[in-house]
Amino acid sequence: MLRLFYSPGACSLAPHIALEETGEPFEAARISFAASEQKGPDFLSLNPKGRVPVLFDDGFVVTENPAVLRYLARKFPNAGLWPEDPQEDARCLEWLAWGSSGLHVAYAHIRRSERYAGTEAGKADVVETGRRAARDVWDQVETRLAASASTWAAGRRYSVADPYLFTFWTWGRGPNLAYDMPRDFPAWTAHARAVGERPAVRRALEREGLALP
Ligand SMILES: N[C@@H](CCC(=O)N[C@@H](CS)C(=O)NCC(=O)O)C(=O)O
Repeated sequence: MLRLFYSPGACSLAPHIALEETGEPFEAARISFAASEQKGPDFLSLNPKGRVPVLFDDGFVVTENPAVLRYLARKFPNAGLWPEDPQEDARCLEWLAWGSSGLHVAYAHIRRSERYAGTEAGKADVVETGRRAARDVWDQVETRLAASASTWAAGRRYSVADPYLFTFWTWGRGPNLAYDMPRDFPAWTAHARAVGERPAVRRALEREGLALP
C-alpha cells in the first residue's frame, strides 16, 4: 500500500495531487506541524530530516519532492505524468530542480528564518532577504509562463511539474508572501486555474482544506 505523509498546505501538496492523478489507492497520513509531529520519533524513524513529503511504498521510503514526483510518474506511467520527449523531459526536471532549490529555499528564508540565523536581528535580516529572493523567483516564474504557448509548464501535456508549480502558487497567496496573485502573476494564475479544474487536484485540495485558485 502507498502512504503519503503530508501536512496541509505544505510542499507535499504536489505529490498528494500526483497520487490522486494516478488513480491508485493510497493512504494520506496527515502530519501536524502545529503539534511538531514531524519531529516525533515515529516520523523521524521514517525520515530523519523531519520533513514532508515522505512516500512509503510497501517498505520503500522516498523523500524530496523531485524524487517523490518522479517516482510516482515512473511507477504509474499510464497516468502520463512525465514527458517522453527529451526536451520536455529536461524541462520537467528543470522545474522540479528549480522548485526545490530556488522557490522553496527562498520561501524557507521567510517561513523558517530560524534555520538561517540565531539572533532576532539576524532572523529579521534573513526574512527581508528572503522576501527579495522570493519576489525575484516568483517574477521569473511569471515571465516564463507568460512566454509559453502551452497551458502546461513542461510542454504540451500536463506533468508533475504542474502540481509542483501550483503548490508554490498557493504559497504566493498565503500569509507569508500575501501577493495579489491574479493581479501580479496573471499567467501563473491562469496556469493555477487550469490545474485547479482537474478532479484529482480538487480531491487533494479538499482533503487538505485548501481553497481553489
Ligand atoms: N527539499 C525538501 C524540502 C521539504 C520541506 O522542507 N518540507 C517542509 C514543508 S514544505 C517541512 O516538512 N517542514 C517542516 C519543518 O521544517 O519542520 C523537498 O523538496 O521535499
